[in-house]
This record gives sequence, C-alpha cells and structure tokens, in this order.
Amino acid sequence: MLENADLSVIIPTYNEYDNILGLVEGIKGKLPNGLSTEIVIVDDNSPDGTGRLISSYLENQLAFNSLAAKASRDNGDYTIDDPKSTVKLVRRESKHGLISAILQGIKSSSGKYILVMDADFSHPPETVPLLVSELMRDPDCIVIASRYMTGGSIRGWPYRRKLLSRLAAKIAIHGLKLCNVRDPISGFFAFPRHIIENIRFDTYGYKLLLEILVKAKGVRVKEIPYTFTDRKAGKSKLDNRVVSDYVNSIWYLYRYGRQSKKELKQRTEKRKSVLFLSKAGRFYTVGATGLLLNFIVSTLLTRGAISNLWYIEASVVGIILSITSNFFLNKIWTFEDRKFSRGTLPQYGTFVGLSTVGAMIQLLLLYILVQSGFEYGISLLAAVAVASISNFLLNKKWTFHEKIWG
Ligand SMILES: Nc1nc2c(ncn2[C@@H]2O[C@H](COP(=O)(O)OP(=O)(O)OP(=O)(O)O)[C@@H](O)[C@H]2O)c(=O)[nH]1
Ligand SMILES: [Mg+2]
Repeated sequence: MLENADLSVIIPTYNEYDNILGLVEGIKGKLPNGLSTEIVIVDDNSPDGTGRLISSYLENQLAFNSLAAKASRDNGDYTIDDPKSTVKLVRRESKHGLISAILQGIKSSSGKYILVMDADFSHPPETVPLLVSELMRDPDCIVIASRYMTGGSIRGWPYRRKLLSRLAAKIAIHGLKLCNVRDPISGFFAFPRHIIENIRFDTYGYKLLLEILVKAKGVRVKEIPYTFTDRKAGKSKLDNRVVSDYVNSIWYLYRYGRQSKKELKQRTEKRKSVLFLSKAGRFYTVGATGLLLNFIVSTLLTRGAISNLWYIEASVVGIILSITSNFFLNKIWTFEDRKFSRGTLPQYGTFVGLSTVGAMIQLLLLYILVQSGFEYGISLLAAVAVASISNFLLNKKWTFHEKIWG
C-alpha cells in the first residue's frame, strides 16, 4: 500500500466476479506514467465471491512480488522497482449501497486526486488516462466522462432506458441549475480531494456527482466524451427504487440550493449592516477630530499664541482646516477611496457643498423646533443628530459614490 498516492481509483463492487480482475488489469495497463496510483475496491461481501477473488489476487500478487524480489537478490541485484501502483480491498459486512461504498473508498484512500468508476466495464479503462490528463491540466476542477456531449454515446441500452437517463440528466441540469454540465449524473469522474473536504454528504440514494456539483460551490467542470457500454457480465443492481431515490435526491439538493442561497443572502445582509455601522462610526470619529482641530486652531489664533486674529477670522480658518482634514480622513479612512487625481478637487467641492447643506439643515430644524416651543438644548441635540446623519448619507452617496446601505 502506498503511503500517499497521487491518484486513487475508487471502484465499488457488488457481485462483479466476472468483471473485477479484468478491469483491474485493464486499468493498471492504462495508468499514466509518473503518477503513483492506488486502486481501491470496496466490496459489500458480494455473495458471488468477488471479495474472496480479489483477496486471492492480492495474495498472489504479494507472493509474486516476493519471488521477484528474491530472484533479483539471487542475481546480486538488490534494487526492486518501487511499485507505482497498488490495489487495496475494503471489505464491508453487507450491502450498504453505491454512494456509501464510494464514500468509504474515498475515506480509505490516500490519493491527492480521486477517480470514481463502476466495475462492470460500462466505464472503459481506456478513458481513465484521458480523465487523469485533463485533471492534471487543470488540477482544481472536476473532470466528468460525459455521454451527452459531442463524441459521447451509449451502447447497448434499450431506447426506453436511454430516454429515461436523458430525462434524468435534463431534470438535474434545469432543476439544480447545473447549466454548465451536460452529464451531471455520470458515475465516471475525477477530481482533487480538497474540493470535497468540507462537504457533508447526505444523499445516500443515487448519484454522488450531483451532490458534489451542488455543494462544491463554484467548482469548475470539464467534460470529456466517452461511450458508455451496457454491462456484459453480471446483473444490474438497479431496482424499482431507483426512480424514487433519484427524485428524492433531486428534491433534497434543490432545497439545499435554495436554503444556502437564503443563508448567503442573510450573511450578506448582516455584512452590509456591519459595514454601514462601521462607516458611520468612522465618519463621526472624523467629525469629532474636526471639531477638536477647529477648536484648537481657533483658540491658538485668537489668544496670540500664533497670531492675534479677530475671533471671526480665526474661526473661519478653523472651519476651513477642519473641513479639509475631515475630507481627507473620510476619503482615506472612512470610505477607503484612495484615488487622488484631477477629480479630487471637484470631490472636495461636493464635500464642502454637502457639509454646508448639513449645516443649513441643522439651522433650519433648530429654528423650527425652538419656534414650536421645544427647549433649546433638546432642539439643538435633535437638529445636530438629524444634520449629522444626513451629512453622512449625502456624502456617502454623492461625494464618495457609494450605495446608501452597505
Ligand atoms: N460496494 C457496493 N457496490 C455497489 C453497490 N451497488 C452497486 N455497486 C457497484 O456500483 C457499480 C454500479 O452499479 P450497477 O449495478 O452497474 O448500476 P448501474 O451502472 O447504475 O446500472 P447497470 O449498469 O445497468 O447495472 C458497480 O460496480 C456495482 O458493482 C453496493 O451496494 N455496494
Ligand atoms: Mg453499471
């Protein structure tokens, strides 16, 4: 057994006595050079003795390898070729279904890349190297062997079964919005292990690929054509439950998709409110530093510390300086707009204009409230609150060109 293989080929078997060894040898002959590969067979205690057959095959292999090693030692040559491909058998007590067998195989394997295929020669070993080399070209995507693209086909199925399978693929494509995939119900595909690391698998009925496509969001998909051939040996494990299992899986995945869209929307909304509040907080902090600057400059200019200006002149200088520093701090820190160009001057003009509008709103509201009989302190507080909020919103929208919410 390889400690860490590059590629793990997962093959579930149930009553595949007549197929499995031919398939293993077929795959071994086609595996790409330069990749260490393990073939992991998951057998559910097949009554036809598939598991026992593989066990004795593995024992023979072991005996053959040690004989070869002994022969090479006897020849004085102690270097034995490091086996670049191994076969492993995972035995389970009883039949637990196809998907759980594949998942068990993946769990028991070590490959960085995983390839899943059936044991009944419906998935030709000749297509394995094509899938692998496509995956090596883009190691972050899922590569699907597809029956439903130009060059792909199905051999040996009656017309009715072809039609049903085509219909099932169409339902998945449209129902689960898998518009970039032509054969989402293929059982023959390869992918890097990391894309399923955070997936919790729930469909134990039908196709594993469907669940990966729905849950591994945004994963890139590539398809290569192949000819699916109906099994020649052994019996199909399909039964009447397959249709209801399929409908259940599609319904579950459809609901899953809608649920995660809703969660995403909620998360985005939450993020927007956090963003809005943090920007408002920064805007008011900047406003407070402006007030402080205004106060310090006006005081220094009137008390003779720097000059002895008339208090109105000193206050005008204080206002200009504080508005300017407010503008730059808001630009750089609050709204993170760090572009400085010829457009910055008109932007500054808009900021001054809107801050003046804010001041007007404050004066007007103060006047209305006081005239309506409210106490001056309360009126001032209300007017300042309304003016500063409108100041923030107006500048957010018109000076820094952001959406009001977010
Ligand atoms: N370990 C295990 N393997 C299974 C089980 N059911 C099916 N398989 C294997 O999964 C693969 C696909 O099963 P098939 O019976 O070929 O199903 P199918 O390809 O959808 O249909 P047919 O080709 O018409 O038989 C084969 O390699 C089976 O041996 C199971 O419950 N446990
Ligand atoms: Mg089959």
